[in-house]
Amino acid sequence: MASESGLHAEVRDTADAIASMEVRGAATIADAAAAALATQAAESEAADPAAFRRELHGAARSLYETRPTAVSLPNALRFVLGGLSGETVDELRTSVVDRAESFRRDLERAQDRLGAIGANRLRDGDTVMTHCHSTDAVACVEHAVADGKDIRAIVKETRPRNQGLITARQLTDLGVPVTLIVDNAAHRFLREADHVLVGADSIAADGSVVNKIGTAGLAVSARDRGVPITVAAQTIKLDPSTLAGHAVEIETRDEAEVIDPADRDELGDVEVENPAFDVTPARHVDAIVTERGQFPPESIVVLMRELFGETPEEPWAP
Ligand code: RI2
Repeated sequence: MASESGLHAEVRDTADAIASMEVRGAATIADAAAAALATQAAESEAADPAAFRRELHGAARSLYETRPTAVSLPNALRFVLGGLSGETVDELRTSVVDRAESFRRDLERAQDRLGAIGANRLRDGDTVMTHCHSTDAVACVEHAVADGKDIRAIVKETRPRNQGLITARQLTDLGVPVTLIVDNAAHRFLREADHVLVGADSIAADGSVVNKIGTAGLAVSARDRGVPITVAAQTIKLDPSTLAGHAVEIETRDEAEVIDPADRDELGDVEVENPAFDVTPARHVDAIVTERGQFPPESIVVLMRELFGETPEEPWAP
């Protein structure tokens, strides 16, 4: 149902769910945003094409404003609204619904292809260390297991939200033996790891990887231990705005994620910081695995240009 502003309730609910992280993970966020735009278009009551376009751009803006770091969200909006075409409301409607459908289908296929490629990097008997939860990273392990490889996992719990527990559950469901560790134990357990395998929220033109806070420190430790670092990231994680020199904005979240408010009060006058992501420089990454193949991080800019061009659209802009 649409509000006075013409914003469909599903768009508002999706935006709220992304902001509260009920819907989280870069690929999942992109999928939800595309689905919400499709509903906005399908059920729009706009009287004319101009009103329809305004409505869709408003919907894109409310989704865009939820979380700033994962570029899959603006890339989903770009893809779905980049195909907006037609003379009538019905033609415009169909173009959005079709684009959203094909985006969501491609997303699933891309993850499957990426998983098959990432699995080739894993050998029978290997142990991977994971950080946070990434559906792209899990897809690599899933394919390796399906290929008959015996894979073990050391899973970092990933404070403050403990998303490592999602990884532990999913890998256990795949039959992968999991050792859960606190984040502080990573350096010690890297002795037993053959790979660090993580996802990404955004990848910049210089090949640096923006991922859950703690990734950069893990990468430095892994370098020290000589453990290769693989980033599993579909091409919707490539941030085309970095081609023009923009930096990726790092989301800061509520301090209550770090410390219980009662304990916080007891502590007194201390500052609490909660950045959700950090930046791992390209020199600490061995390979970025995408659905288009694996790339040394420094060469990812070529793929970025090919897929997005130099000046990407901003369909959420007022
Ligand atoms: P997939 C997550 O962020 C993690 O940082 C993860 O590496 C990344 O999204 C990619 O997830 P958050 O949304 O797209 O939990 O690979 O803050 O599932």
